[in-house]
Amino acid sequence: MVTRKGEVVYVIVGKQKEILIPPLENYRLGQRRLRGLRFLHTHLQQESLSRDDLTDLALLRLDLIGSISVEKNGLPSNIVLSHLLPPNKEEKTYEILSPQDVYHLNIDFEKFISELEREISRTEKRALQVKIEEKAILIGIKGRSKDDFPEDSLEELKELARTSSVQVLDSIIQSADRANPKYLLGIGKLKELIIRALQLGAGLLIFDRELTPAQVRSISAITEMKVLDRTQLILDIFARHAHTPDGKIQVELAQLKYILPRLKEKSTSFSRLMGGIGGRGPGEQKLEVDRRHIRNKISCLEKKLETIGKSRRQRRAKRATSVLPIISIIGYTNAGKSTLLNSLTNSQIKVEDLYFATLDTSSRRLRFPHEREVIITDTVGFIRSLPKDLLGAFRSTLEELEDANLLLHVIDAANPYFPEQIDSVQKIILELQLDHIPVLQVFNKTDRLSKEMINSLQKRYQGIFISAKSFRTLKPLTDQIEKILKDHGCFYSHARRSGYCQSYF
Ligand SMILES: Nc1nc2c(ncn2[C@@H]2O[C@H](COP(=O)(O)OP(=O)(O)OP(=O)(O)O)[C@@H](O)[C@H]2O)c(=O)[nH]1
Ligand SMILES: [Mg+2]
Repeated sequence: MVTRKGEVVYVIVGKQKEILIPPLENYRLGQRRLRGLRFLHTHLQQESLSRDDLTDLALLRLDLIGSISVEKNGLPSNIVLSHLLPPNKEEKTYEILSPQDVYHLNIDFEKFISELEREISRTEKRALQVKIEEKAILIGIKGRSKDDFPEDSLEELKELARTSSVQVLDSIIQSADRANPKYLLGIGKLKELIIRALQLGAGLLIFDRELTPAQVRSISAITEMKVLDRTQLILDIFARHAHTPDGKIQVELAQLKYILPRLKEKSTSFSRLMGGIGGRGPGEQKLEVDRRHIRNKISCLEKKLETIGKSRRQRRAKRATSVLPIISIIGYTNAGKSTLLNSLTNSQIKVEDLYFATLDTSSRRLRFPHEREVIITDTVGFIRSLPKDLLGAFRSTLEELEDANLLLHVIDAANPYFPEQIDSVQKIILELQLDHIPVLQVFNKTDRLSKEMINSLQKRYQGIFISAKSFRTLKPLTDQIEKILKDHGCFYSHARRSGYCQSYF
């Protein structure tokens, strides 16, 4: 192994068929696109560069790889050189130069390598507006079951990545049967992936699965890329969107709980594991500390949450003595829950075409004819496989749903995957033990559907069809809400006033 300056830094003795390359820890890639090391080795059978040689070239991002043929008399004859190529239309990864006599090899290496590196970073720069580590390749895992559609889930992962300002360059699907448990990928796929990442200039791999700490470590060690899983991506979005003190505490708690079991040793893969995207996450300096410190922090946050929970419970108890029925808007993230609350109550809650725009609960008063009033609340959205720690951390927020007299389940009918989203929401309703509360399904965004589509959905599903954006479509909904609440005896004749409401809003 030879550095750019021409120093020989490793002399490796191998067997006839294989050489073991040591970990190149002192030669990290960092911001560089190539390793700064060239690898020259001998081949005893006059053979040209092997597949393994070329894989090493790509995997290790060597400056150059060369094999020197050795004659029977032990003297060198020809040398075959190969180097990586900048991203190109033909999607060629490397170039193999024709064999040259080792005694007449005439390359100005310094000039050659600086031109090559400049060309690689120039071609990558065109697309490189954001940091490399914010350019990702997504990896979906296809399970054994027939009902497993990793494509749907990958689409969603793409949306999550977009919400986190990560640019998705490519995505691949690995079938679980052929995966190597250590890497969650087959070795062939892994190599393909590394080469692809190199060509596209991606520095981040996002797996559509929860990874074990060991998997994260092995994958980031072999790829030298930052590795995230779905849970971490969701935590990252929550961290970005938490604005209130309660929200921040809940998210930080979930992040620390996620990190704790993954804190085995301090290594480079550790910093990759912990940083979140672009070094967000619970903060680099916090990650420097040891497990004990994190445990203390967790118990401190839990205490704080407990206090928050208490005051919430007091508020709830107070509300229970008030006679106003409570309607909670729930549903998959981005379904239009906040939009609906805004339209119904003429409010200005933040609405965005992003996942998890809302993390905090907001309550408003809604008045029906006949002087009837209800409280209507909007809260955090759901998603399939909502991370356990997050569900735990948001328990006190979600506990408020228990007080609801009616759940409005808002569904984005314009999303092709809405049936799966309905299933996920129903699962979470069960998990939160809210299944005794009446649910009204509200199919939203009908302005984006044709009349025929709406008709066919109306035949298949029970529910109300609206466009939360336009107030005039909401009359059938409010009528139905009023009817359900009346049928369940939620309105009292003296419901008009409870003093509490005025102070609460
Ligand atoms: N075309 C159309 N878009 C809508 C409608 N309702 C909401 N949207 C859009 O859908 C996106 C998400 O709306 P939000 O109200 O923020 O959705 P949410 O369910 O509160 O989402 P989170 O709080 O992120 O879970 C926004 O871009 C809205 O403008 C609708 O009836 N029609
Ligand atoms: Mg919202």
